[in-house]
Amino acid sequence: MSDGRKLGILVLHGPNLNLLGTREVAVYGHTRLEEINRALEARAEAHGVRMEIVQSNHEGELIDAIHRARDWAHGIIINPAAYTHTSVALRDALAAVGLPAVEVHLSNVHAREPFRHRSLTAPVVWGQIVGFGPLGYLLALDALVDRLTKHAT
Ligand code: CA2
Repeated sequence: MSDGRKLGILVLHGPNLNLLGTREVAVYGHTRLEEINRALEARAEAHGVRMEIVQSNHEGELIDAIHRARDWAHGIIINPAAYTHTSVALRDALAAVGLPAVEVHLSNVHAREPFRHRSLTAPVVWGQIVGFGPLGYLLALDALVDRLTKHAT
């Protein structure tokens, strides 16, 4: 894992999040994914963290990115989007690599339809941040950096 100096954090955005800011703005807001990514990159740089960001609409690509993270990352920030509620495969991948992960949801999934209340990934992540919009990603990054700088990696 890693080059032994810089902390590495993988950010994963699941299906349809590439549409952020262009559709369903009443639910997900006006911020585009690119803006979220730029804010994350700026915060990562301030922390001295290496960050890689992947958005995919394909379950297998998200799983491949999680597997690759074993070789360089110390933690994962993931918004699995709809796969949160359906994907045993994504859950198994997160459990298999065993890296501390934070699950982020822009909306408060618990205030929405019942099918969004269940997360298959929640039991295998370190924690969840829901309902804070784009800020949730930055909170997740700060939490991971705090944990990873306090614990031996
Ligand atoms: O609140 C979240 O972040 C979600 O992960 C977003 C997912 C949804 O399936 C989860 O239940 C909660 C949906 C992401 C789709 O994003 C869109 C953005 C703009 C237009 C259409 C979809």
